[in-house]
Amino acid sequence: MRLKKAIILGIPALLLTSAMAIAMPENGGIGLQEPVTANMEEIVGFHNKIIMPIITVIVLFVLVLMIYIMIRFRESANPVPSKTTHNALIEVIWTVVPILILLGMAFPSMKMLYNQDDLPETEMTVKVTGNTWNWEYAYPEHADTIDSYISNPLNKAAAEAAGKPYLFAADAPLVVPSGTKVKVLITSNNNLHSFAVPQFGVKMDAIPGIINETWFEVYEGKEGTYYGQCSELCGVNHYYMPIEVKVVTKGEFQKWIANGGAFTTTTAQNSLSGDMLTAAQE
Ligand SMILES: [Cu+2]
Repeated sequence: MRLKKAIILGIPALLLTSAMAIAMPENGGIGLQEPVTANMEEIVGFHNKIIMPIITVIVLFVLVLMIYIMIRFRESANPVPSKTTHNALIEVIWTVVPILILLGMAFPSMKMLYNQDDLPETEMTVKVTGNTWNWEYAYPEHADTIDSYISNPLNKAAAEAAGKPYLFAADAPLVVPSGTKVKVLITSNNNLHSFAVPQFGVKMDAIPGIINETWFEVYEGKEGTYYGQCSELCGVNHYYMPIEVKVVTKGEFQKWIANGGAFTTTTAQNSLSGDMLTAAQE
């Protein structure tokens, strides 16, 4: 019965999802979201092929060891307890082996961090500014045609009407081309935020007075809508500053730029007005 219901509910949801090419977290999903950049692919590979096997082996090893100890050295089988307190060899082993494991994790991890941190020759720049509470996007190289614009979260009714996920969808997404190395300059107007798009492998703090930089290149053929959220606890509306990124082809992006961008929003709807709070609490 439950299965039937799941199938009936699941099939349209599946069709809807694939038709809209929306990639996002799913209810009950485990593992990381599908990577769409080389950096995120590395992160996912590191997690799945290195970290998870190590964790699994350690957990199973400790579990087996504990079960063995509980049975082999139980009180009833050992009425006279052993007085052993030291064993130099075992102590050296349980110090050296974890160090080796950590070193084995550190090397690939440092290589990945370097790849993320070392900006390649980027082809374009977007500037992301965190406000309380919304994101503001600007295209410094196209400032003559694209004004910086505010990206407000869609309230529940608007998100539902647009068939978009509430608390992920925004009225004016960040638009970037695929197959292009995009430099992201990240700063904040007031307090700490963090610009994060999991499928890009991007997460960078937005700090007032400091411009942080990161980069991403979405694979060609992976055009679509991707979502992230502010990932640094920034205040009362932290949950209400989603990140929506629309990845389009290079040609579509050129058209968007030539048209002066599809969005003209420059004012924030997302302030601490009673109106918004009521909408958010629904
Ligand atoms: Cu926040």
